[in-house]
Amino acid sequence: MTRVLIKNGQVVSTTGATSQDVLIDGETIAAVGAPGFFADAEQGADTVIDAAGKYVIPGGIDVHTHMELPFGGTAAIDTFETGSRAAAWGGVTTIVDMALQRYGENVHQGLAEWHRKAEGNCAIDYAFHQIVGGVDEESLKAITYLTESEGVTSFKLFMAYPGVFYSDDGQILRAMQVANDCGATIMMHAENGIAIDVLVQQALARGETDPKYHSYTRPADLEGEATHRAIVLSKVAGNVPLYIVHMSAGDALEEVAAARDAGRNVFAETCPQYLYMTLEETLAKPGFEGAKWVCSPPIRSPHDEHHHQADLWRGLRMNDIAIVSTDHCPFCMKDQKELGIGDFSKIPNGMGGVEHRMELLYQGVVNGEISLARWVETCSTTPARMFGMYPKKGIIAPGSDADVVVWDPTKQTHIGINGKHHMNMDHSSWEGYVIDGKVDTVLSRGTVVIERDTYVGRKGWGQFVRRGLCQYLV
Ligand code: DUC
Ligand code: ZN
Ligand code: ZN
Repeated sequence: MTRVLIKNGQVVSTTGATSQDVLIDGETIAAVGAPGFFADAEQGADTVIDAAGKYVIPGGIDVHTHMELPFGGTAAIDTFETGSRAAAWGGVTTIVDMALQRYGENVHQGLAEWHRKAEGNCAIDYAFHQIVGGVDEESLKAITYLTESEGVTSFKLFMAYPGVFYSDDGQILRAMQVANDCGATIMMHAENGIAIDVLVQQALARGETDPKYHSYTRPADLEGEATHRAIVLSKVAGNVPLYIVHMSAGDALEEVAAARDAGRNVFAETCPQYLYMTLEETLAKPGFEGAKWVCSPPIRSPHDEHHHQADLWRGLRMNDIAIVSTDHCPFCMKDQKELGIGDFSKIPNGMGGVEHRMELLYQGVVNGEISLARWVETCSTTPARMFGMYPKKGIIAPGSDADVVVWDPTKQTHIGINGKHHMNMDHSSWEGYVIDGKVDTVLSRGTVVIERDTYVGRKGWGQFVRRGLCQYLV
């Protein structure tokens, strides 16, 4: 078995950073010890990584990606091969992607299709949530089966996108009841899609067709309202674990914070685009360029009633937002986003970012928004615990998978298609960002996959992770 020693680094966990050496045997962490403790083992090690002046963190876990998702008249442009490789470049060692079922489709077939797409293609480990876009007798039964037998224990429902993925309140309640009985987690896209569709039709009738109207027709109030409704329904269903995905609005955060104060199993994630970007600097750019940033929920304005960005950072500090994911759903401008020229409602919704989450959130540490420990917690440890993968994933400890990132805080990352960009898109949503900190080395189950700015992994190395239940329930 291959032995790797990572020495002289600062190992970061949810309680902070300590000087420790890490010994890896095969695919798992064998031991963590005081600096120099494994000096005798150094001779026998196949690889010695000197992490002096660097952080050693558990590999990033991105629990919200959409590789190859058919959506908006096209499909997300990253395959599992390109997307998982880009993730590895960014210090991510596990992705949890969303398998798809829509009206009239069979959940088991949808999941099988996702296994087919991913198997043999991933550079890093992967797991699945299941989108249930058509709640009916058959899909309700499948929720229990997938939870108990397939290692797929979380199900995404949509209050948005009528006619595409949308579930009404009755369907949501029934799915929540079933999930509550078998211990599954319900993930919710919380935007009031029925009301949004009215605003979209009215805007188009007024000739408002530019990308920025995507944001104006999806007001924060309608995210807050849907979040509230989802929380009420989860209570009626018996306090089923409810996880609000891609939260963008202070209005929604208030609802989650209140539910959590009341001791409820309600959790939330946000994404880097909502923490850093403003409507004015993205969607409202002249011409059609704003289409690059069309995603749902939309990027918001700092001139709303709530200062959403400040609220979201505070939510992250207070643990009302538990996780940062990316909602990686990349589309090229050419032939994809361009479908919406002259009609913003036809722009495929989604942004690519799986490669940049770790560095963008590390910038939050540098900026004083979150602590080093909270960075690791929100990007790795909590994702593992929230979705039943801990302590296999999300921690540097004996027996855990040796998914480890060596992070160089002295270097910078230049983001953009001509710099660091390995996603399959013809543009970067983060073009021009210069971020403090940089991935140095990435190990996936004990094997080095990124080393000195080179990808040394291989397609098919990544394995499917069967997940257990949420590990946070009250
Ligand atoms: N939002 C997006 O922007 N893209 C994919 C699906 C979603 O909910
Ligand atoms: Zn969504
Ligand atoms: Zn999504």
